[in-house]
Amino acid sequence: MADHESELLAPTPGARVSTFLKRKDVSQTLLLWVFFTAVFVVLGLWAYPKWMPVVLSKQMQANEDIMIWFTVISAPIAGVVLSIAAKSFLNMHRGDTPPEDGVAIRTNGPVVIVWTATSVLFCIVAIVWGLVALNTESIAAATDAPKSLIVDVTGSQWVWSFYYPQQNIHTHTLNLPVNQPVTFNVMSADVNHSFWPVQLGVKIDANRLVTTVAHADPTATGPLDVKCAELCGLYHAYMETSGAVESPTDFNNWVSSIQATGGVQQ
Ligand SMILES: [Cu+2]
Repeated sequence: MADHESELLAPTPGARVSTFLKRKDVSQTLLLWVFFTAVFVVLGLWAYPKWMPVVLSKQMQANEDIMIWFTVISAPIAGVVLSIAAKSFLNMHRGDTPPEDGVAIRTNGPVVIVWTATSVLFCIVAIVWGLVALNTESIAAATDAPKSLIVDVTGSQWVWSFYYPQQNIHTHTLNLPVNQPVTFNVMSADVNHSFWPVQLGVKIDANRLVTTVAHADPTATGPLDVKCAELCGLYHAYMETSGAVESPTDFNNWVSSIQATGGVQQ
């Protein structure tokens, strides 16, 4: 009788699990699982904050938090997949006889219960997290509306144009004062575009004949990249401009300099 068969016939589930864990291939896979899980946790906690765009708003901070914590939460699961794949790959050239299959896990009650409950739990965390983030954002947008700086954004093949109605200026760069909420009224003059001021963590459709509204709370000063995130024709990839979140004084000086040249940025 082969080892794995005696293991299947072991009298108690505890003994069966302990025999299973003592198998060399299983313990090595477990070690790999710990390794890959650690890699993803480090990736989430240490590398993402370095790799992601600079955080210049509450919205970008929320995006970064979701990226980091969803990566950390899913690390053990990615670890299972990668450890089994890596173990199979490492054994490929050894000429070992692979261990025979055990009992089919689809009929194993405890295993089915654990994976179903774990998946349900992760889905609930993701859904609740998303709903809370969206709701917080809608409440903030409504509360901030009266004190918001308003920017009308128009996408057209292949440039972004901005109009600040409160200041009555037309610009092609997006400058914003720090610590003042901003409301973007986003439109398109032709095909569908998507307005994406990267460091603000906002991305919203720019459609013809309808205005979409987005909201941001800039919390830090720094340069802004504005891109188009919807394939919109031949020069889509070049449909970008720049800007900055700056101090209120710098912003007012910028506005004044444009007003001095007739309200149109040169
Ligand atoms: Cu585009």
